Amino acid sequence: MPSSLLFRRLRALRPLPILAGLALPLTLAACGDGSMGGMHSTPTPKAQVVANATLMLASGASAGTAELLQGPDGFRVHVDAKGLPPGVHGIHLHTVGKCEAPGFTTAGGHLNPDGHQHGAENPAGSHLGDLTNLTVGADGTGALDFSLRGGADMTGPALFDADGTALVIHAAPDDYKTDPSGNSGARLACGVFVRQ
Ligand SMILES: [Cu+2]
Ligand SMILES: [Zn+2]
Repeated sequence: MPSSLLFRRLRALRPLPILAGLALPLTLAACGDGSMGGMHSTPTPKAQVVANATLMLASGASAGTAELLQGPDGFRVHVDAKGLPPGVHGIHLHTVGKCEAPGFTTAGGHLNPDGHQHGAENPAGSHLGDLTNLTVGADGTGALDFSLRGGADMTGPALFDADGTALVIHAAPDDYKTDPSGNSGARLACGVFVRQ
């Protein structure tokens, strides 16, 4: 075979490995959100559960569960509550992972690693542990998803410090501004996050 022909064939072949190399990452990216191969214009970032909490009432009865999820954009809290009085309830991450009934005061104050005051409507707010109120229906259940602010440098170490972190559900709504706890009243339910 003349060497010039061999050269042309090699040149014609060259794009193939490049295309094959591109196709694999694209395929993986399309499936990266865990869906069954569907293409999305805005794929949901994959978040993994990094800690779980079992919520408990003062009576010792279960009040549902909570999860901490970590994704590319930070941490998220998911709550599935049950056995609670219908209505609107303040809910926060508290600074100590210790839930002693009946008052749950052992959980300490709100998680606040960067020294803010309480509440999203407080000019000096908010605590890292301030979530939006949980609405409980007539059947006693309620669910909440909340993305925590801050990057991995502050949020992760605050959540997983030596004394742990608790989630507390209160009797009254959080007014989002009264320091230090939003006037949200007694602590009805508490759960300690256990790292996975
Ligand atoms: Cu609280
Ligand atoms: Zn707070």
